[in-house]
Amino acid sequence: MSDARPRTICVVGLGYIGLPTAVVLASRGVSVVGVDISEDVVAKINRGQVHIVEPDLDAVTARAVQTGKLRAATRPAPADAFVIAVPTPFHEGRADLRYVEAAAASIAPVLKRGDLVVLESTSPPGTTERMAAQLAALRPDLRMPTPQDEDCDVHVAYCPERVLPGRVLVELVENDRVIGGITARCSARAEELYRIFCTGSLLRTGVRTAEMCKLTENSFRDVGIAFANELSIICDRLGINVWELIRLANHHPRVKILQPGPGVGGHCIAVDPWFIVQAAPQESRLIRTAREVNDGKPSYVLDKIKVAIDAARAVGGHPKALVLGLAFKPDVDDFRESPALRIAEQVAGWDVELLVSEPFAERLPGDLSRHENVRIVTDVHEAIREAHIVVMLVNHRAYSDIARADLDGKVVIDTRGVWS
Ligand code: SAJ
Repeated sequence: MSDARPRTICVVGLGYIGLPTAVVLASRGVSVVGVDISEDVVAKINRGQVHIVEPDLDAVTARAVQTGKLRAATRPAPADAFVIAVPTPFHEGRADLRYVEAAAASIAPVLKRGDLVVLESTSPPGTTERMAAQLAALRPDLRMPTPQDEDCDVHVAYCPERVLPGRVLVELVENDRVIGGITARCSARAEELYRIFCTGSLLRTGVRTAEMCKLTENSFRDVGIAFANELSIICDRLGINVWELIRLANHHPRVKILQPGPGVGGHCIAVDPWFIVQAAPQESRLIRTAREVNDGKPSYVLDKIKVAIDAARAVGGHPKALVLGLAFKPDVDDFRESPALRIAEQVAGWDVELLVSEPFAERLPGDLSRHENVRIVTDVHEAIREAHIVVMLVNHRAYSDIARADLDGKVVIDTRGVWS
């Protein structure tokens, strides 16, 4: 083991990224203090329990706490290295960096000579250098790095997480990582940290390139999905089956079109491209348009549902619509920024009886519970028999036994191409 490898690490922010990172480090024998501002989260983790759903995370967390390698606290403790993994939400056209600033302020009093600070939160280019400047202002006794000056007492780097929800514990270990130090020595120090648990390649670069890399990856995917979503609308207009079209086009050796859907959700792909638009508004025309195309898709789906409901009512019926899935994507329990949930909430406000199926929810999430015309169903086959209109929003594995024949006589709006 290299001497530079940190033996104690403080992970600030115990959410979808911070907690798995803390437990994986602890499972490799590092003494980890996980920090969160929520006393409930801290108490729960110290009991060996978790507050988020992610395969295997509960068992690995319980073990990390039992072995004494992981403890949670509401304040940072002295450590060899600090990993900051706090949210960076997007509000009113700007990245809200208050949590990063608060995290930096919270570690400043315990920083000492020789420490390493790594920011993992998705951030606009320049954020890590600003964080180093903030630390320098709070601790004038410690020299922080600048790109022009290798000499420093504390090393500072940016290293974005790139794990896919639902596969976090696997991807955290196996994915390649981009590491951008403020100086080359900062990158080398951060590489020692990730070497503890990463089996993927550790790719060193400059700090701004690393920040931009994360935004670029998610924008690339967003632009790809926007292409598929736009294609689906064009194909509707032209009477062409978009799913068959994409399947055929993807036989070309250099074509790989993504899948259309009801819109793009989650807290990453639907958000991160805006950080680029914020940083270079004039130059980000394609990235901005892709965001607008994807954000417009739920309205397009809603228009189709409205037409189906109006048609059912026109023939004298009192329509019942069933929506399948509310999560932001298949097989996760996460409803944040979910286009499916947004669509269901809109339909709930209409004069229709709405049946809602969501294998990952015991009760109606979001605004849905406020509506008397909405009911959550557990037996999806029974609900299909009852409904006039069936809207596939999230192709959870739990729906894989619904056959096309089960839908005979129903109006089907299939946003995921499951039965098309
Ligand atoms: N979606 C489509 N069509 C597709 C693929 C996805 O409509 O062909 C939709 C999904 O239904 C969902 C949204 O896009 O609503 C985003 O889902 P996703 O699976 O593409 O991505 P996330 O948000 O779960 O995770 C992404 C990943 N980034 C990339 O694949 C470039 C992940 O690696 C990142 O770590 C994560 O963002 C993050 O934290 O930034």
